[in-house]
Amino acid sequence: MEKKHRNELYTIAKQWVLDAGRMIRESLDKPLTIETKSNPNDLVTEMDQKTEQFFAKKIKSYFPDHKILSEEGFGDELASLDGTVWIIDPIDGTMNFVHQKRNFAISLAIYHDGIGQIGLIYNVMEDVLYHVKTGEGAYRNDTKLQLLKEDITLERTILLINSIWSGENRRINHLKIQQLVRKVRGTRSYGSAALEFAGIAEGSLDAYISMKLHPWDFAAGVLLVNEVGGTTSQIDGKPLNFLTENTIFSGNKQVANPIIDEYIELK
Ligand code: 2AM
Ligand code: CA
Ligand code: CA
Ligand code: CA
Repeated sequence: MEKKHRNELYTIAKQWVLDAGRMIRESLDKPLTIETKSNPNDLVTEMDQKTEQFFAKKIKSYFPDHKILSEEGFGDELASLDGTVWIIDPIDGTMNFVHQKRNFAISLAIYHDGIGQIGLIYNVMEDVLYHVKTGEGAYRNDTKLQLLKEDITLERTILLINSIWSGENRRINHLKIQQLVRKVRGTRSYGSAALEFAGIAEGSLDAYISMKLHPWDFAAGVLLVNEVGGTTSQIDGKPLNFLTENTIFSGNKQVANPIIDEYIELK
């Protein structure tokens, strides 16, 4: 993608993300309409939908030949990542949005012919924008993020994992996960995949395991993590698929293989 065009896209995408964030903050004064999707804990609010519609309308009017891949159904049905594709999660961490009114993010990425160009993750309540133009550095607001540390071991790893996977389940060998949880320094789970990728990119967290993420959960996050020398794959090490849901390993390269090879055993 031509640099000038990419810079224009970046400027306008960033403005829309900040505008959408402000609308979400303003909505918190009013009562929320909350519905459920696949199960009683799978929440969606009118603000998830309104925010996605805000982006879809803007993109369709400014860039009618671009495509949209997004969570709440206002995007396009995509058969490939050909052309320019905006991959958007209007609110990542809806459960946090509903229960905590914080710890949620807008995740927006722009890919061209399958190559990531721009990634934006906006922590709406903290007013912190993580951003990357691939190859030009990753930033937290105006501060450039450093390359991930090279001297990390499993014993010093902070691992992001949902505690559900330490108990018996049908996806993964939980006894191995229990061993991993004991091996690492500590575990965390924040409930927003986008903010978890951002934490990996800024080096405050070292490895992230998830059993089910969609492209809009990880499209911006992988660009941030890659830019600082980290890695993201499916949990068995295979490359990500941007047209389906995925299992995820993301983190510091030093601990990727030890975790994937020794502690991950899919059923
Ligand atoms: P969401 O808030 O955009 O739905 C929570 O650990 C993370 O998983 C969030 O990024 C959340 O995104 C995502 N998530 C929530 N419910 C999910 C579901 N039913 N399937 C897959 N991912 C989900
Ligand atoms: Ca959701
Ligand atoms: Ca999400
Ligand atoms: Ca969402």
